[in-house]
Amino acid sequence: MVRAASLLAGAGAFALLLAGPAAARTVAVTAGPLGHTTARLHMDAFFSSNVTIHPGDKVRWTINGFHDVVFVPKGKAAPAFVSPDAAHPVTGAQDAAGLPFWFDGQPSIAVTPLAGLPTGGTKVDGSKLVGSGLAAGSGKAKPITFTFPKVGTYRYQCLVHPGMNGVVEVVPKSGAIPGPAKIKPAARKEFAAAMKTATKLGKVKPPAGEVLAGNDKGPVAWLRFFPSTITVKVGQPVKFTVKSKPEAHTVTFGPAAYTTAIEKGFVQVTPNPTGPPRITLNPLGVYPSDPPAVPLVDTGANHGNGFVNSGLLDADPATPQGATATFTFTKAGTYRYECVIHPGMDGVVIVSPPA
Ligand SMILES: [Cu+2]
Repeated sequence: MVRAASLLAGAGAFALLLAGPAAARTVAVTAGPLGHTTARLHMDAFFSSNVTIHPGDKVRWTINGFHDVVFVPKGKAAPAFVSPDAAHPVTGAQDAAGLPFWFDGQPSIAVTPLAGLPTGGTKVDGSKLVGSGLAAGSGKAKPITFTFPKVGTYRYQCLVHPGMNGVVEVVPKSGAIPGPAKIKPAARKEFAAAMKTATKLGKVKPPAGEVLAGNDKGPVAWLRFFPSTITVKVGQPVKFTVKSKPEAHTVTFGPAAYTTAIEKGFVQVTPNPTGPPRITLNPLGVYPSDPPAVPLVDTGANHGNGFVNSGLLDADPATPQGATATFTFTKAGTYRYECVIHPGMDGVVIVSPPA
C-alpha cells in the first residue's frame, strides 16, 4: 500500500495506471558485460542486478561469459561450484615423457551437478533451488528464462563467481514497476560505472619481480597478467599472485599447442549411463604439474616438453588452493605461459643470463 500511495505522487505512476492490467512481460538481464568491452576485460555481474516485476512475469538472462543463474531458497546454503570427487579419481594422466603425473589417482575436480546442469525447472517461487546450468566446453550458453508466479524477493547468484548476485523483486499487480524506458538505462548506468572502475584497475603496477594474475573488484574482472611481459635473470624468482576475488587463474608454461589443448578441454563432460553427465575440470589444468612441496623450476624440458603449471590459484580462503606461485628459471630464454581457464590470458617471461 505504501508503495502504491507514494507512486500516486509521481507522473510516471499515472502513466502506469492508465496502462491498466498489462499482459505478462519479459524483462531482460545480461549475465556478464553489456555488450562489447576492451579486450581481456570481463564483468562478473548482472546488468541490471535488480529488477522489479509482477507475478507471472518472466526474466530472461542473456549469458555473456561462463556464468549460471541459480536461485537458492532462503536459509539454504549455496552449493560449491566445484569439489574433489574421490569416487572418480583422475586416470591416465601422463606427461609428454610418458610418465604419470603425481595427481594421477587423486580425486577428480567435479563441477557440482546443481551448478553445472539445469535444475528445478523454470518456475521460481522460493520453494526449491532453480538453476540454469552451464554451457560446457567452449559452447555459447543459450539465454535462460524463468517465470515468477508469486510475490516475493528472490535472490540469485552465479555459482562460478562468488559475489556475482542479483535480485528479482516480484511486487503485487497493484504495485508499479519500471517500464522498458527505465530498465535499459538503469543497466547501462551500472555498466558505465563498472567500466570506470575497470579503467582504474587496468592501471595497476605490481612491485618489481612480481606478476599480478587478474585484477578484480566488484563487477570488474581483468583477465590479464600485469605486466604481461617480465624480464628476470636466471635463478631470480618470479612471484605470481591472484590478489582479488572472484576469478581463479593458472600460470601454465609449456609449448603453445600443449597448453592450448588443456585450455580448450578445460571443462570436460563425461556421459554417465546411470544419471546426468559428469562435468569435471581438466586435471592437467587444475592440479599443479608437480607435487605441492616441489618448487616450480622451469628448465625448459620439464615433463618432457617444458610443461610447468601452478594449477588453480585464487584469492578465496574458502578454497583449498593458494593465491600465489613462484617460478624460477635455470636457463636464459623466452618462456611463454598462459592461464588455461581464460582464452587469451597469456604472458611471457624473458630470462636473461645471470649477471
Ligand atoms: Cu585466468
